Amino acid sequence: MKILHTADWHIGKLLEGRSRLEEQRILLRQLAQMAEAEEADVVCVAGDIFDNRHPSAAAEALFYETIKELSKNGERLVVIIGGNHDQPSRLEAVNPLVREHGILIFGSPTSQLPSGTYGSFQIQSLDPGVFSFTKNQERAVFACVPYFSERTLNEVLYQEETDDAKRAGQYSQKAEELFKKRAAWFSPDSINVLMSHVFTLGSAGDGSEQGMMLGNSYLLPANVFPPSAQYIALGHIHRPQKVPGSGGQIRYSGSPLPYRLMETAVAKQCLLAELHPGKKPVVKELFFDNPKPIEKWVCDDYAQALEKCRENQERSCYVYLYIRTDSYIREEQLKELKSYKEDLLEIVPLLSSREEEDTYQDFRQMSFEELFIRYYTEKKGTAPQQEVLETLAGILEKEKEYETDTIEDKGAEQLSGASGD
Ligand SMILES: [Mn+2]
Repeated sequence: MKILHTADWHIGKLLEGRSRLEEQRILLRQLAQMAEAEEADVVCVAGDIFDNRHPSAAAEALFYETIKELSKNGERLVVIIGGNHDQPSRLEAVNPLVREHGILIFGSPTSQLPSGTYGSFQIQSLDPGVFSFTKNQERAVFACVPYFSERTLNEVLYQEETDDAKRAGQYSQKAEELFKKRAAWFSPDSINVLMSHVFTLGSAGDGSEQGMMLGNSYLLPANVFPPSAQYIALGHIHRPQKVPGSGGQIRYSGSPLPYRLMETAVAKQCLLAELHPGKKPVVKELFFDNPKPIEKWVCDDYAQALEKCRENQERSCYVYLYIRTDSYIREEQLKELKSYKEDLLEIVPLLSSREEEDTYQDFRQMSFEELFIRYYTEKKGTAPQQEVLETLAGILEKEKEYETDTIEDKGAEQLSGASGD
């Protein structure tokens, strides 16, 4: 059986305020072509389908278009789990409609789908998130564990438990218990696949998943995963990687496209795992062809920056432009650069001569306003207008009042892990 593993589509995610739906459409189409070319039997999407809990109609349309294409009229099974960015109930609300296409969506770790016909597959439901089916005389058991917060874990594991000591246990211990519970359905004569959306210890992140490391409590060591799982398809980390020490059986497919500059160093991919009962998986990396890379240009002066923009005006790419200069970059110069290259995400002057003398100044002696003016000037190349400074002062004043009111609420929100990046 061939399983195509992908994750972290983040449909609708913006880059410095810019929509990337068109790029996402191109990459998700590439994904469908890979599924077709490699004759995948199942597609696993390991969470973070959307970038936020209230996706736009256009983002939802792209999601439906994609899963329909992937499912090939029910010939290919598509299994989707919720990530920390997804709203579980909203994600799975479409289940009654997608069932005939062979698509199964599990929003939360308590979600269970009924047994029956899904496209061309006969699905036997075993437990929340757990089901089995047979294709080409091979039986497969899938255990799907969507993103869970600490609170969800307590709900799933200790619903009727009154013992507070158990509820207060370590996050990683509880996660292990949940995986073990779901993996109890795995059997030696089946193909056994676990899907989840978690942050595992030893995985090298690249920044855009931030918001998950809350005092280390959400980091899981690799030994929480059940050894009976033949292949573990993970989502949440955008850089593709094998979990260290797993022998390549526990993998992050990574996201189809880079979401920030830091992510551009590693080629984006999805994974094709060929699985047979009792055998080690054979995993193949399939690479995406990014239609619009994110680049960083460092230019020695304004003239060089202008020339570079001119040379690249026909080429599709996003640019963070750094210019070495002795003076600030004027408003009309910014406009001139943008007239050649509209996808300049940021234009940052590198003020070489000023940098040195300033380094020794004591920042602690400066007022907040002075610090802000310096920061703004460095980022934007011009000093902020008086209006901006007044607005900022107003916001700060309000924020002070707000903070004293809600400091406790904020703490509780963070602990629940409700907020992703
Ligand atoms: Mn995530």
